[in-house]
Amino acid sequence: MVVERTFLAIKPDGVQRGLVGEIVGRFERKGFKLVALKQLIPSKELAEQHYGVHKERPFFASLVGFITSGPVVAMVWEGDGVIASARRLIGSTKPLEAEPGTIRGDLAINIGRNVIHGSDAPETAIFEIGLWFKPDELNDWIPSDQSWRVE
Ligand code: D4T
Repeated sequence: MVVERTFLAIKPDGVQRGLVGEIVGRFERKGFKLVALKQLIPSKELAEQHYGVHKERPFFASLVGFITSGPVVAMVWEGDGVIASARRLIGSTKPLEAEPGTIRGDLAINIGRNVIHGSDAPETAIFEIGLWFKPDELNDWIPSDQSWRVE
């Protein structure tokens, strides 16, 4: 069985504001499985590939400039429905429109500083996981409480 995976990245504002533990904890508490995590300052090349779909948009340069400005915590999370569920936990792109209870709804006010990225579709998740991680950085492991997590 192929289990769904998604790519999440805590952006430099989230790292600088000390929100890494808060954000990782939300996905842990939800019940998803962390299969990869690393901190890096992304290169311009990586950032431009990650945001390739936005390259004609007026905010592209500031998007790339910001994501490369400091440490990012890049993660892969696994679980049934994790792609859509993570997007719901993250909340609307515009933090002022994000529902309270979501990460952006609770922790952000500015679209250019919206704390976290999450893949928006299965193809995007595959592309982004491959872009940010080498295959041997993804850990296959079985949580010790697996027997009561499923079914
Ligand atoms: P990311 O990709 O960061 O998870 O954000 P979303 O998936 O929620 O939203 P997006 O791809 O539409 O936007 C990517 C990124 O660009 C910033 N942005 C977006 C911005 O600065 N100004 C804008 O007008 C838009 C639409 C915020 C997120």
